[in-house]
Order: sequence, then C-alpha cells, then structure tokens
Amino acid sequence: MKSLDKLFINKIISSDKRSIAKALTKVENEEAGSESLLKELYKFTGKAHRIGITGPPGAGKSTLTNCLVKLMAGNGLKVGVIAVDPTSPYTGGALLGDRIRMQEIGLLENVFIRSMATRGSLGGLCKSVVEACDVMDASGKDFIIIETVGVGQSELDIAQTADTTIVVLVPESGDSVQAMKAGLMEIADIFVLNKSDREGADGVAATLRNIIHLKPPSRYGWTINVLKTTGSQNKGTEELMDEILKHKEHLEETGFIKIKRKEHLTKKILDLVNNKLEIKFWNDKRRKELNEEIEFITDRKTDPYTFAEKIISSQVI
Ligand SMILES: Nc1nc2c(ncn2[C@@H]2O[C@H](COP(=O)(O)OP(=O)(O)O)[C@@H](O)[C@H]2O)c(=O)[nH]1
Ligand SMILES: [Mg+2]
Repeated sequence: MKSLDKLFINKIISSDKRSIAKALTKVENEEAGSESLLKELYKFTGKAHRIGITGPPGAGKSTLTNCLVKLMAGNGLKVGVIAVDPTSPYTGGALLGDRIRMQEIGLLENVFIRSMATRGSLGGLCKSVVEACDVMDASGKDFIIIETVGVGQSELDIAQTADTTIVVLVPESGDSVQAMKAGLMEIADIFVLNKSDREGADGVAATLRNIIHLKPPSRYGWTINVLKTTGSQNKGTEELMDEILKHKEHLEETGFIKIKRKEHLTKKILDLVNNKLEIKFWNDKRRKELNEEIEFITDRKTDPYTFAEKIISSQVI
C-alpha cells in the first residue's frame, strides 16, 4: 500500500471528518480504488451498532433520528447517520424549519451525517449504503443510524445490514395493515408509533400489539415492543433509546449478534459475487449476441430459455 493511502486510512480510522467524507464519495461513486479502500478498512469494522429506521414518508423518521442522535451525542457517543430518502431534510426535500433543525446535529463534534440519493438501481443503492456504513464503522462510530423511506424493497434490503431495525408508523388508518403487506412486520425489532399526539394513537398501538402477538416468536429470541413517541415534542425518545440498548444487549448476551452478522455477511458476499459475475459475463460480445437474437426470440423463432442456455454454455470471453 502506498504511504499516501496509509495516511488516508489512518485519518479515516481516527475519525477525521474530511477524510470520511472523501472516502464516502469515493465509495458511493465507485471511483477507482474504492474497493481496495474497503478492503483495508474491513478489519476496522464490526464495532458500531447499526440501527435501521424505516417507515412511510412523513412518519417522522428524520425527526426521531434527530432526537436519538442528540441523546447519543449527549452521552459522548460517536454517531454516523446515513439518510436514504429523497425527501430527507438532509438533502433539502423537507420544510425549511426541519432542515435547519436537522443540519444542527451535523455540526456536533461526534456526529457525521451523509445523505444518499436513490439514483441508479436499488441493488446498487443497497451496496452503496452498506459500504458507507462500513466506512463510518471503521471511523470509530459507536452507532450508525440508517434512515430509509419504507415504500419498496429497499428497506428490506437495508435491514440486511442493520443490527436493530426500527419500523416507524403513524396513527393513520390502514397504516398497520400496509406495514404487514409490505413485509415490514418481518424485519422490525422495534415498532414505533410516532405522532402519538394524534387521535386514535392508542387504538392503533393496541392493534399493532395484537398483530405482533399473533406472529411466531422471533428467531433471535426477542420480543418486539410497540413504543409510542411524539418526535416533534421529543416525547418517548428516551424510552426508544432504552429499547435500542436493550435489543443491543440482548443480541450480545445471547450471541445472536454474531449469527445475525454472519447472515448479513453471507448475503453481502453472495451479492458481491453475483455482481462481479454479471459484469464479467455480459461482455460486449455476449451483449451483441443478445441484441442479434432478440429479434428471433420476439418473432417466436426461438425461445428465451433455449437462448439463455446457449449463451451460458457458449465459450465467448
Ligand atoms: N404532530 C406530529 N408531527 C410530527 C411528529 N414527528 C414529526 N412530525 C412532523 O412530521 C413531518 C415529517 O417528519 P419527518 O421526520 O421529516 O418524517 P420522515 O419523512 O419520516 O423522515 C415534519 O413536519 C415533522 O415536524 C409527531 O410526533 N407529531
Ligand atoms: Mg426523512
């Protein structure tokens, strides 16, 4: 490794904000050398506890993140935030007041905030988010919060890197049913019913508790709780912090943290290999072959299955 690279690595692991920012940009844009950087950083990762916060747009994820970050930083903890949300206050999508409030926390000494755009493929985004987490992890963060807007597959994928996943819902009708449909029930370690200042909050919380009660017990021996918060008034957020710490301790005491992380890493390696194979496989020659044959396939002169088998077994390099 070049001495310049070594210096860069050292700066990242000693939590130098400018170097972290530079590393994140490198990784996000898949610049040359980003993979060797990640290779070097890997041995410094694994110390941060990763928290995923997901839920519908406007549920209060950023507001709650803001509260949690303040609590953590107030206790001398180092925190990284990754916001994957086009309407995130970090990226300027939200109301001005919210935006200013959120940017404040980025100025705190031990806090690093990064927003990531939802451009490109979801798979690509997921890879970037996990890699950004690794960079922050290596930089010595105690906690990393990943905020994702819960509308599709992305939050399910991103749950694959989180140690603790929080699903945020609001007392609007149909929300809990929606959450069940979207598969959010499967990934939640903690349910938060935010905007509890609104009417009907108790009823929805009770419904959620009933739904959870019907579920088979979690593989990790953990009981999911439903917490009520009013993020905009900083209410219930200390209880949420306590619940996160309780979940962290539970995973550590039972050894499930290692199992969970092994599963995450297995998934990551499968994705990595699939991705590399795909890029290698679809070289110019094979793409050309596909472009040529698509005509015949469309005209029913041959079928996609025969073509797929043929191209896989062909020796084109
Ligand atoms: N009434 C009420 N409003 C809230 C609460 N929490 C957040 N908000 C507001 O809801 C809006 C969306 O919040 P935000 O955190 O940006 O939601 P996100 O899209 O999930 O990140 C903002 O205007 C917040 O001020 C709450 O507990 N009660
Ligand atoms: Mg947000």
